[in-house]
Amino acid sequence: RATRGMTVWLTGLSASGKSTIATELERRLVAAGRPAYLLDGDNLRHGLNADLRFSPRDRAENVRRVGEVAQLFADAGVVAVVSLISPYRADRELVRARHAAAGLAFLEVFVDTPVEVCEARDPKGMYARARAGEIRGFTGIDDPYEVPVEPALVLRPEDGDPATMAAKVLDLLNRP
Ligand code: GGZ
Repeated sequence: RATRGMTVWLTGLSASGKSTIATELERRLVAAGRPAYLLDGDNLRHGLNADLRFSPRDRAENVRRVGEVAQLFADAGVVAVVSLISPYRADRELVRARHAAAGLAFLEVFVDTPVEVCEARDPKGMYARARAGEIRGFTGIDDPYEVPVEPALVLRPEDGDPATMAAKVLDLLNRP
């Protein structure tokens, strides 16, 4: 039972904090003896998904592939911790349905950081470039982010720092 796999899916805008929370969650799980593996969108786009860009079709394929990989990890008894903008509801629902069909748990966590906050952080200057028209179709600026309808958990800036947020996700996982 201790090695039961599942997928924890963090969705939210660029610079919302997903990757930081996911990294901390993975660290805590492994420290507790629970196999966990981080699947980060930005990283996977250098390898598995190097052929994909940011059209709706490519984003859908990105989400589909990462969903399938997460499911393989979950099936192998690992907690797959996914950090992906995954902006379109239908794409996330497909991943959820695939997990359900396989009898694997899927926890959707909405990292609900307002776009104003993400834009103020702008760690890579992407929002500035999007505002300047140098990047087109940037999520939250000129491409939609569809908020989750029934997420297992919503994390907002007032919920604390990334470590506190990771602890909240962990609490949810450990709930019977
Ligand atoms: C959104 C973009 C875009 C566009 C490049 N829209 O915060 P980052 O910079 O470091 O990580 C983001 C990453 C998003 O990849 P995902 O695979 O998570 O996206 S999706 O789920 O929508 O497929 C961002 C950067 O790529 N980036 N162009 N147009 N984010």
